[in-house]
Amino acid sequence: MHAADPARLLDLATDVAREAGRLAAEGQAGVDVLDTKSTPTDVVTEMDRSVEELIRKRLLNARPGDSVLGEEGGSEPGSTGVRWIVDPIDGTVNYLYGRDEWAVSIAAESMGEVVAGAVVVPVRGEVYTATLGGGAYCDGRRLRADDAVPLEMALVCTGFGYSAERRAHQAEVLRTVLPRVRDIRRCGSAAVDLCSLARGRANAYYERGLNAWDWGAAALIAREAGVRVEGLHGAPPNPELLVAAVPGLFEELHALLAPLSADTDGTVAHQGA
Ligand code: LIP
Repeated sequence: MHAADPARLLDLATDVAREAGRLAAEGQAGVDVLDTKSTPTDVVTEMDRSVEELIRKRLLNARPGDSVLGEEGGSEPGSTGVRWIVDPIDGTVNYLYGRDEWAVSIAAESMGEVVAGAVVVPVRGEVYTATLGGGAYCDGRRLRADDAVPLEMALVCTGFGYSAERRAHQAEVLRTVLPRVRDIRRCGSAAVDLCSLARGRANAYYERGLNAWDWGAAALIAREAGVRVEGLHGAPPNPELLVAAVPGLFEELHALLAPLSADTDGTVAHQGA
């Protein structure tokens, strides 16, 4: 039994994500770096902060007492059993460089389970939505991921962390993956990557080092389109590794990644790390 109706939570998430997307898009030209996080290349812009503030205000005005977890503002406790998981701009480096692969992501978790999610990709004018058990949609069109293809025919998305040590091991993993697949794409936004799988713009995705706000809404959208979104060995998606593909391809990719320790930063020191 959930604390709130997923359809209503989705309406709110979608309205707020659309408004936040408009604000972020208006501010993209001329945006500057405000702060850095884990490394000098892990940036925060003033728009990351102000867009998250807007989202928090709108959500809590509509549903006082809910809890919110956001990439920039951290965790705000609540009492209703509903928690919002927010990434104001997923793909901040793309945003900074004037590229279009960035998204506003808002997920609603009820009693610990994500039941509704909205991902808005403003520059592309795309709005992805899903409710648990209710299917995934883009601009009202039902989404179904493409059927499984053999690994060697799969277009595989991935991403890289910010630290040199992590990147060195990710490059080692990629050295083995690249000759085994059709090709690799690195789009720079986990939310956009997962939505791409949901609509057949790619076949698979894996990435180490993500946080719940990166995948919260988009993992539900991908799942509702028929994609398996997991960690290794049946674990739920987690910061160690997220793997996503339709059944059949998922198992092949999992079998390739697990022995490579793609869920670690590697045990051997890589030259130059
Ligand atoms: C981004 C992720 C992306 C990853 C980037 C970055 P952010 O999130 O969505 O997949 O490769 O390095 O972490 O920081 O832009 O919200």
